[in-house]
Amino acid sequence: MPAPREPLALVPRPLKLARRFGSFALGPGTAVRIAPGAESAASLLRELLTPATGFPLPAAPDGEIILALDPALGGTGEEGYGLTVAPDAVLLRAARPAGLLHGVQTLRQLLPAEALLPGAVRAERWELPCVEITDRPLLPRRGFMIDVARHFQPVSWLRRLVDLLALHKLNVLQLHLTDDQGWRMPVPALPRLTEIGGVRAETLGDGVPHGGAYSTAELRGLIAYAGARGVEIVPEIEVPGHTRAAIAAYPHLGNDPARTLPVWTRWGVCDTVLGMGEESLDFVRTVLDEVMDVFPSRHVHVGGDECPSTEWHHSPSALDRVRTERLPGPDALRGWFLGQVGRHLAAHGRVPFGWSENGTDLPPGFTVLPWRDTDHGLAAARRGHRVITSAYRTSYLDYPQHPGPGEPPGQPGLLTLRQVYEADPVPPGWEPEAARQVVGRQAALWSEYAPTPAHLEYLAFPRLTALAERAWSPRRDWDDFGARLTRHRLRLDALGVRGADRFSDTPP
Ligand code: TNX
Repeated sequence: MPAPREPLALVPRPLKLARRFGSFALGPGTAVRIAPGAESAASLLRELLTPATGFPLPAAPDGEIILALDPALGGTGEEGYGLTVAPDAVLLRAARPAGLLHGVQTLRQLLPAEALLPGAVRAERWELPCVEITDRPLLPRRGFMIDVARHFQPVSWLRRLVDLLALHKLNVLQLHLTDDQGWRMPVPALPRLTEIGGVRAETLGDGVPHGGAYSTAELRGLIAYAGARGVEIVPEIEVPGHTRAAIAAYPHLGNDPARTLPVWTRWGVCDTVLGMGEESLDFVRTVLDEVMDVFPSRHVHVGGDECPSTEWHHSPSALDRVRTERLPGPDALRGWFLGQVGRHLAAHGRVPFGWSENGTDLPPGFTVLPWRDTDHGLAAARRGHRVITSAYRTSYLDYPQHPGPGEPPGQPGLLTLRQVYEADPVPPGWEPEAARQVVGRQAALWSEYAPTPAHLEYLAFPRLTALAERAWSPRRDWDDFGARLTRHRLRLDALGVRGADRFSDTPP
């Protein structure tokens, strides 16, 4: 009997993996035994394997690939699974459908990288090496935020992005749908949001209009597509700052109703923010009611970052609000407003998410994404918030990944693959009670300097692979990861991911 040959290079690394001798041959006659509850996994399996292999993988009661929900796997949690590949059968079991979907991705990675090519591949045989795997994630929320406000991207590319997240067992795609430079979420009661707020005249004097907005049908289609792949779409609507596009569409939402401003054509932090009168609260409720109607996600992100209070210091209605709400001053309006917004979401059974500036600035009930500093997560956790680590120094993929010339223009800064990899989801030294509040890690890809899907993919990969690895696997071993990534690159290449050819890490 031949000994196990090639390294398997599964990414993210499974919790427990044992090689066995032999292999399972996938062939034109291979069928799938689908237990109740495993239908979505069977569809995904076909969708992923049939294009390259040409094998139809039909359902059959005596199929050699067995997909089953099994309460005995309950110990692997919501997303864990067990996968056994033997010479005569493949058994994939999980307590929940999400685990089966992850198991299908693992099964796919056991095949040669050519299995990920989009079209038919001539192969002598497709073999799965015999293995026994028990797997589960370290963190329940493993996410990626894409900024489609600064540069709009078509929904077809967002579907591709969902496929790439699912390959890496990432389970959250946060859509940054609104910002100063564009509003992408349709709200039927407020048509000007996308008609006016969806287009900016130019960017930094380039003289070229930029714009776009999704249709409700596109968003619903994307949500269903992602759901079938184990990915939750979390919508993000930014308030009360980063709202210049909305105020361009509806000037009465701003602090000076007599003033009409265009959608912002520059990058940075804009002083134009929502007014603090009743009309702004009505506006946010109308928008969020539509968001909750379209997005089934339990979680809705309402922004909250970078909100200058300059205008509130001079606005009669804002100062009035400070008095009636007995706030210490205009600077407290941001927290007050987010509290109102959070209450509206909670009343509908949703959990508000927000960007935190220091860990202690968001109202109770918010899940906190500390973006300025990982330690802000500790402060938030100590106050009882659930935390999703997204600090820019370890998670912002808009920074260049290599120093020096040859890099496309980007946000000034540097974040290497290795820095993304080495960052601990829970930094050492946090007390266990605080560590338990960390429910996830999330990368953010802001798109000021990355206008195209090719550029975005270049920035996202392979750094997102490193983040996915650390959010899933409890083990930190750079050399082991690097060896697997070298082979994983072949998978990214097969999928046409533009960043994959640049694997190299240069420490800062
Ligand atoms: C800060 S992080 C922002 C974004 C920018 C990003 C650029 C955060 C919540 N706000 O508006 O796009 O920096 O790196």
